[in-house]
Amino acid sequence: MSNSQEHAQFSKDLERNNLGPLWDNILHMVTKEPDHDIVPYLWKLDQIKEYLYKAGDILKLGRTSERRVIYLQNPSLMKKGLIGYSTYTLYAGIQLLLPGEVAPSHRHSQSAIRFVIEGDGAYTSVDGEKLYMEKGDCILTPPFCWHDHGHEGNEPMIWMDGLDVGIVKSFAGSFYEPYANETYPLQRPDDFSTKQYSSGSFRPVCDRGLDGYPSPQKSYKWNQVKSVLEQMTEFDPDPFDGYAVDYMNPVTGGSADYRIGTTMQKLTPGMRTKAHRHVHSAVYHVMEGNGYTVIDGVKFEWSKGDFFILPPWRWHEHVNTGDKDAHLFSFNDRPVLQMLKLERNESLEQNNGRQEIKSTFSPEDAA
Ligand code: 1HN
Repeated sequence: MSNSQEHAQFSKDLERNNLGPLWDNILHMVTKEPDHDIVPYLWKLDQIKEYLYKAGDILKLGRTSERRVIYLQNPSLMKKGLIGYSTYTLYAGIQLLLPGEVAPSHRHSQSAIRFVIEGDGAYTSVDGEKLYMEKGDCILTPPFCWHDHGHEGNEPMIWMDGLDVGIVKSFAGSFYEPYANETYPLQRPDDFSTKQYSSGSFRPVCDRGLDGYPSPQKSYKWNQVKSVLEQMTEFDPDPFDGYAVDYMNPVTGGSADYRIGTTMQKLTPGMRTKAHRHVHSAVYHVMEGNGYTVIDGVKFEWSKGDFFILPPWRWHEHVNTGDKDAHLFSFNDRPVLQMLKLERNESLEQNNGRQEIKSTFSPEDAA
């Protein structure tokens, strides 16, 4: 038997016994740099809304269909059977709640954040505290907190949900429990914690004993983040992110949700950031504005309402081509990468930090 035949036979013998030769496969496990098949992708809100309204006609909410949500499926991960994955760690979905509806109470070990896109008069109740949702608000549903949604207004309500589905699934850590009744009993006045914490500078003395897990503040109001970003505009922007803030847990000073990072960034008219890349991945929502993001040489043109995926370790820079401020909300897996000491950043040195644009994204080409 030749030496290579002997090797092949040896590998087969190992495989039959559920064993493997590291010398052949180490580079599958340990790559020089992040190596993955998560594609960047962009969706239009109007298209998703059409499907949501159709779902509104045909789907009644109740215990067998608790939420009316259309999720953003990364096409490359669908090929691997990873249902509901925008990236390997993050799930994103767009939820519709109609006037008078209730999305029944449940809890689970996944963390959730919500970003309000349209409508008012709806609330999310988190552990018995109603948090009223207004456009641009970011609301937390920390792991294993009871939550239901209700709608007391007159217009359809639409928001984006962000969950750490892939993170929880990769650790096989998923638990879920429906509440016995449609809604969890109210424990506190409406927006009790929001009103006490949302100045961002003060905390109530009765909470002095809290360790901050989860964040006692569950709702982050649009007018607060907007006004901070307005004040920052007096100074120089961050070269890579423009004027940008992370939503913060007021007790720990860390990320508002301890597993899902949340960021709001403002790009002033004509602003063009420099390219960088980082290990954390993100899902973006264009709250307002027009422009594009270059991701590894591909131009992703966006306007108000769009959603796009930024995969791990891809060069990216943002450009505002409109004549108004652009506001980009995004959520990410950065807090987990930081806990695991896996986060890294690199800035593009060539061409003054600007990528060469090689093509423009269209969903037809990407399919
Ligand atoms: C969930 O509980 C909600 O409470 C939304 O509104 C989306 C996606 C996956 C798993 C649980 C909600 C979800 C979810």
